[in-house]
Amino acid sequence: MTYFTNINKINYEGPKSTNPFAFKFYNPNEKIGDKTMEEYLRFGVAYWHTFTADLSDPFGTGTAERPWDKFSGMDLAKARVEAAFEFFEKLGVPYFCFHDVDITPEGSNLRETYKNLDAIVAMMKDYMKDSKTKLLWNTANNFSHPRFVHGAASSNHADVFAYSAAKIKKGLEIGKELGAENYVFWGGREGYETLLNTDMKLEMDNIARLFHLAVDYAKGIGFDAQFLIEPKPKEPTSHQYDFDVASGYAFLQNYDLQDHFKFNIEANHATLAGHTFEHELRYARINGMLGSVDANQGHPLLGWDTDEFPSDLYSTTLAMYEIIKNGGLGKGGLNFDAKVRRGSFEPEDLFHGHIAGMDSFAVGLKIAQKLIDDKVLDGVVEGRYKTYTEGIGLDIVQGNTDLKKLEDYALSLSEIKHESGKLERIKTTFNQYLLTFYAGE
Ligand code: XUL
Ligand code: CO
Repeated sequence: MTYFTNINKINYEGPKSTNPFAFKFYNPNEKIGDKTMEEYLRFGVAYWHTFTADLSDPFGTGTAERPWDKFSGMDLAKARVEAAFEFFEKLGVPYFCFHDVDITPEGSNLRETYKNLDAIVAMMKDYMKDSKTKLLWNTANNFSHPRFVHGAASSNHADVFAYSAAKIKKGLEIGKELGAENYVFWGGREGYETLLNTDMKLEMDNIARLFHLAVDYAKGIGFDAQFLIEPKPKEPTSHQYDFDVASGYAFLQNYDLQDHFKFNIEANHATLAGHTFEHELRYARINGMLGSVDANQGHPLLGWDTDEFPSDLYSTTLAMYEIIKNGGLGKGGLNFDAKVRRGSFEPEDLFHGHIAGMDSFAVGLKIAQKLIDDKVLDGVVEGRYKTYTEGIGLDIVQGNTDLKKLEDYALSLSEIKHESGKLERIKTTFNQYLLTFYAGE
């Protein structure tokens, strides 16, 4: 059955095209540096936002009109798979991602849930034989059902720890079956509402225990996906343990997990943590921990996780700058953990959202590559730290000094001469690159 009947394959038509169902900037075969755009960007569709969600928000019920919603139960789950692969094909997207509960309804017990999952996973595997779209990552939703009210691995109730472990075990098996390139752990309700009733040490130890069990199990079954943790500072809990990349990295190191995990960095989670998207990407990159990206954006006037499709070119450029400097994302990709707004309820809006996101990252990629080729920011940074390339600075970075030598040097100084940081000049040069990109296209 066909679900998006009025929509044909989305092709690249260039910046002058007025066709809303065409890419203006995302040209999958175009070479950027040594890779094609498709290879660099590795776009993924988030199953939950695109095929499962109904666009309800805390103030109102769902508005989404979806041609598959005439079905229910397992028929609905199967219709969603059909619709999903039609969508992937028409969008030409290389990856998708899902949580277990996105693809099937939960059964009345765990055994029944497994049965439902097995049926849909078999169907997906069949579809994937004839599709170029692969699984970027899957994950277990250990946060929506009331059983996870007090957390999953961090729950005060050991039965919930066991239940969460079982869902992750199944998730790893599904990942292996479908050839997932990564496996994601977002902390869901792994956090607390108040310290007054919380054993923080036990909760964090238990999260690490479950991570170690997952690492061991994946190894045992020969599932070699990259494990990713996805930091988020708050929401739904008032404090999430995987607050941001820095605290997540410390956690991984504390529990000797750093060799088994990288980060899945979400733009809107970065801003919720009071960081920029590029800050989180940079922190992960310089520590060799940048794994994958949940590509979205928050709204500057709203303080929650709005998961909008990316359209801010400043941000996509700075993000792609980090990704290029990282040598790409390896097994990771740019997964649109993004939803159309509640007012954009027609099926075709799903295409507009993804086209907007893909074009915005394509622009970001092109400008970032040019900034790197022209050594615009590298030149600025090199010049700014030049005192570390000779004399006392070189001794410092090479470890050839001590406090006494530094004191002697400091005592010999008459004046420290600084140069301007030239922030405004750099920002206007950056804008020049954004604007000449448009003029040149
Ligand atoms: C929630 C969120 C999740 C994860 C996967 O804010 O980002 O959808 O990406 O569980
Ligand atoms: Co996410």
